[in-house]
Amino acid sequence: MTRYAAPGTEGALMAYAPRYGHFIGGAYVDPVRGRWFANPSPVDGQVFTEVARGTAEDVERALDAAHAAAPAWGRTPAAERSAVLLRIADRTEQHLEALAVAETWENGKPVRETLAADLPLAIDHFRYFAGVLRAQEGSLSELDGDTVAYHFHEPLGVVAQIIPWNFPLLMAAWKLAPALAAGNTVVLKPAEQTPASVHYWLGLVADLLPPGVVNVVNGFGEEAGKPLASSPRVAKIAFTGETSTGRLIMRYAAENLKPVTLELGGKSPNLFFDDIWAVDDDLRDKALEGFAMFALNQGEVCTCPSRALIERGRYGDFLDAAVARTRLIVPGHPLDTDTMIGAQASEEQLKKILSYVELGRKEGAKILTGGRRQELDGELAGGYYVQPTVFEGDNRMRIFQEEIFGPVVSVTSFEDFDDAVRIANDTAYGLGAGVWTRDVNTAYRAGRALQAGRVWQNTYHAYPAHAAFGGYKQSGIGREGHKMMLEHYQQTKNLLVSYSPRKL
Ligand code: TXE
Repeated sequence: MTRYAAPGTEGALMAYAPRYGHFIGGAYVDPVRGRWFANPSPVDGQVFTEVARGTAEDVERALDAAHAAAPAWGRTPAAERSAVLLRIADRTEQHLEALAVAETWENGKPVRETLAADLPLAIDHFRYFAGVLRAQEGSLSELDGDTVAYHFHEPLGVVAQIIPWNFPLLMAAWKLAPALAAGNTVVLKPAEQTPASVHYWLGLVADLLPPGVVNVVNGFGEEAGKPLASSPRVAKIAFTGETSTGRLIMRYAAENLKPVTLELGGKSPNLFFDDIWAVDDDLRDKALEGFAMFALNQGEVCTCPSRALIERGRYGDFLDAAVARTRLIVPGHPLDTDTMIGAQASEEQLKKILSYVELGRKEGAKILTGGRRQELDGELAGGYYVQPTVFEGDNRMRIFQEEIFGPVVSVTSFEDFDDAVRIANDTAYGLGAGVWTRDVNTAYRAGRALQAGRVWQNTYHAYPAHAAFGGYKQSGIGREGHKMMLEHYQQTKNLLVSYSPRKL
């Protein structure tokens, strides 16, 4: 086991600045209204840095800088933009461990995840879009012998990006990489719970970008996010967060007729068919791992497999093993490499999760394991820890229908294939789903029948850059990842040209 030193302490790989202003036009500036807010770490509940509290005035300054930089960045040849993205990826990789510590300290998630997943995925996102940018081509249609239609990709201009706190650096990478590749400049607002690791990262890579190409305004949703998303000066708004906030973003955007992409909430079903239990082999163990993934990232993932649906025939056997597997999830200091579940990202989130656990009890659901705040000693006593919790109940209960965003799974059974699909689709959301079976026909048919943008089969929680990710129903609009994302950040220009000397 390795224990990384906390930021700024003896032997630490990194230290946060005591204060982070807004990053505008390639430099740090103080907030126009001179207000700052405290940023506590969920690991110990202590404030570790202060951050500028942005308002509409700061947003305007950032938009000025982004507009000033937009023409030149948009005209920068694809090969050069691609090279910048590759350099960002390399620089991020050189500092991977320090960034993993930063991300863990700010968000509370275990360092073994930030080392193995958050940072490598973020780095790969920049590399992937550096690659697809080079391979993107326009098109030409020959209308007749003398007339052609050319289709060019053009950047949108200045885009607004608003991100949540559950994967601060990865969400920044998911948003920034395609937008920059497509030739846009950006004003990004990190979540108020987790602004600092994005700034620590910017401190490492900002010199690789022309000033004004990436601007970061900190602050709260109403004060900084709303003026950004409502601005007529942005060409598009990309948002990840709660479904109710997504609805507001779309309303703001509608005022100015701006396009949006929205990654919103989820209540993802994880389906376990009987045949998975039929053989005592690696696939059975893998399915149990797949069940336990509800606690990955402390359940603070929009695709959290928060509803487990288990086929009736082997329900008891599978559930007993699944509960036993859940009890093996090791809580502890997020900077220990052995820790499997860390702290919830904020005190507000801790309270929300515990209130849902209480609600589940009141609704008559049975707690099979967990169900309490995880009490840890010493410096962690003030942190925000929750036990992985398994509820058994009914899909009509609120704990099956509402996004808890914590390490809580609600389990029920199904009779057969049709029943499984009916229960799985009985939700307002449609982001992720899991299917565990040995039968390729069941897997295929379930995959097609489930109303979700991503259906994992005999796996879960994989997020490669080249697979499209996004929601059906109330889980969002548009996709992230995959080369199709470049087009989400581009206009299509059609030139219709006649080379004929004949008169019209
Ligand atoms: O989300 P918000 P919150 C869910 C999860 C969580 C709940 C609340 O269930 O418990 O949402 O989290 C900015 N105009 N998810 O309150 O409010 C805000 O500042 C413009 C699911 O943190 O959606 C932040 O930068 N911006 C989710 C971002 O929106 C506004 C991930 C997200 O915050 C705004 C996060 C406004 N009016 C939470 N109000 C997922 N599915 O990935 C807020 N913001």
